[in-house]
Amino acid sequence: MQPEDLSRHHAPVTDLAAENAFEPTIGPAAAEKFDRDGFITCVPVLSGRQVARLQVELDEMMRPECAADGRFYEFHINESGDPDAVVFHALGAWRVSPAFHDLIFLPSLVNAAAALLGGPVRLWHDQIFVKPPRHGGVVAWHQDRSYWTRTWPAAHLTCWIALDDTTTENGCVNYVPGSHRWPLLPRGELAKGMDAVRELLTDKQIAAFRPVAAELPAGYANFHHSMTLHGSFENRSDRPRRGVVVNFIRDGVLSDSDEPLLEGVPVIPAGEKLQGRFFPLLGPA
Ligand SMILES: O=C(O)CCC(=O)C(=O)O
Repeated sequence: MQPEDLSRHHAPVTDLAAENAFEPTIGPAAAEKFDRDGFITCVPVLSGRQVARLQVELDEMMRPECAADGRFYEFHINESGDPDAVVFHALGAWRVSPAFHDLIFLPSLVNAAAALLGGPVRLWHDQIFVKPPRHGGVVAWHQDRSYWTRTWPAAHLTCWIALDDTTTENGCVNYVPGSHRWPLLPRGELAKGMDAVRELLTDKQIAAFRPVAAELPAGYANFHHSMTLHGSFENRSDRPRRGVVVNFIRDGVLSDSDEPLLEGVPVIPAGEKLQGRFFPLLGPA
């Protein structure tokens, strides 16, 4: 029997939300900081029980045989053999795992995203990034927008949620405050490593390149603008560094491509709105 594709359900399928006491409000101070810096950090979004449920389902999805599961849009598990590569990176967990499915509907995330994007939000896609203990992997400096030019206008937001305590030592995400106001940098060059980005920056940008490490306790989140330059160093610790990402779009974002926007998803012709089974409307509640 084929496993169920949870993208058919545009409402929670478990009681995950019942275990959430958090309802972050994006007040004027947070909104101002987001506007000034291009990110906010240390927002409590998940309880310890929710984190534990997600960790259990994540272990299931990281089995190598899951690479053949067509419900994932992307599934990379140390394919390159490069010790600096991210060890596990997958898109589409919301279609596979009940807990990861219900994560994207949590009011604690959706209402914050709607406040920061200034209107109702849809799912663009999710992502999982795992760095096992002492096993890499660098995520080179980049702006998310450089991966998303096949959609328009730029009204996207990333919510990065820690499933472990994340620190400088185990490879937390770093941000360059104010870089969301910079132009779009070329993407390919950024994949060369954490120092390559300097070759692409103007003198003024180099002077303003003062990254901050966004250390987070498990269950806490960062929200960042799609133009904010960010990246993460390798995991040098004896602890795993697991993170789950929800990428939101404001309702009304259009396709700018006649190719599938995500692997295996039917084409949305250029100029048409992202909606339907793979881009559910999430809220605000
Ligand atoms: O998990 C990481 O280290 C990188 C995350 C990232 O690049 C993103 O959320 O856009």
